Amino acid sequence: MFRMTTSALALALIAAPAMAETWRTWAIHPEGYPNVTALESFAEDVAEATEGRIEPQVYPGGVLGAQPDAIEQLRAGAIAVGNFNMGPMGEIVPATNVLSLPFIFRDVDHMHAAMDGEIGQRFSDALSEAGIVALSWMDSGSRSFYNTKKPIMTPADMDGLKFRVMSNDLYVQMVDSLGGNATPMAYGEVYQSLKTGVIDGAENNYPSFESSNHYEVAKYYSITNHLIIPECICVAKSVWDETSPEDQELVREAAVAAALEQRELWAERSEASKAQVMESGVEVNEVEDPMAFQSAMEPVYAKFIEANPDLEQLIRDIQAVE
Ligand code: GTR
Repeated sequence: MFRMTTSALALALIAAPAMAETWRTWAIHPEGYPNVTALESFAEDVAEATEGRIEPQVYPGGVLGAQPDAIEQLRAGAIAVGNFNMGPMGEIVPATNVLSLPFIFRDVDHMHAAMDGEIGQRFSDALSEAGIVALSWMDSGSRSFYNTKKPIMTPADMDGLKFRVMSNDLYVQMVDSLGGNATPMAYGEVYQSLKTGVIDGAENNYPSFESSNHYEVAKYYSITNHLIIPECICVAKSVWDETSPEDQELVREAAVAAALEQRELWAERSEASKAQVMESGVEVNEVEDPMAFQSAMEPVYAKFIEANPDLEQLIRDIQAVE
């Protein structure tokens, strides 16, 4: 029987050290955006904690693809990690559509209270069934409408205006129910489309409105706060299942720490972005009656519950979170 001598064994071990795994990490936002800074901390922490067994490499600016495409790449294992918004996730994991119902959360604290608890776990379970492991939840503030034409005071002001929405039919219904026209479009195409008049407006939080430079062309930002959508640090399940339980634990800890860092950076950036937007001459207005926007969403809820009766309880449970 073949036996390795001790020195041959030692040589074999030196020749074949444990392979470092590079984890391609997707991010839509540019360098310096809170989510990207937090992902970079995550990458550093993971490499250090696993002693180089896992090395996440962050690709900011959506260079690995637009969001719906990147989600598919994650499910195929071509991208290992990403910071995803739950909006475009709805087309793949229907339960996450609940998070895209306008005004589902009263405010950001309500969103955190739900997502950091048992309800967040229900979304994680649904994602996992689709091949996506959610490790922690980031903040993305609340979204409001902006456009190149005029302040929106009432839903009637949206009449005839064309708004870009993220890829999810719920947002098309949302804008339609308010009286505007919706066009799903990749985030990276919005700036040019605003500039050339292909669209009149879009909707987002202050940091995205600012970092994308949309505020340079859309001079009216109207505070509707219609969507509060959580974002995850998510890993491909195929990659996760090949990771040792010890390393899974280290990666999870790093993701939780990164999300906490993101939330702090987010609060600072939101203030800074708001100030920058206002200084640039954007007219920011409160809407006349926020309830008018909220009640216009009744048909959207009714249609959603009719099509997804199994998700009604989840909606009620979220609404019941203190
Ligand atoms: C941002 C979000 C991105 C992307 C973008 C968009 O607020 O962080 O993930 O969803 O909005 O509007 O496409």
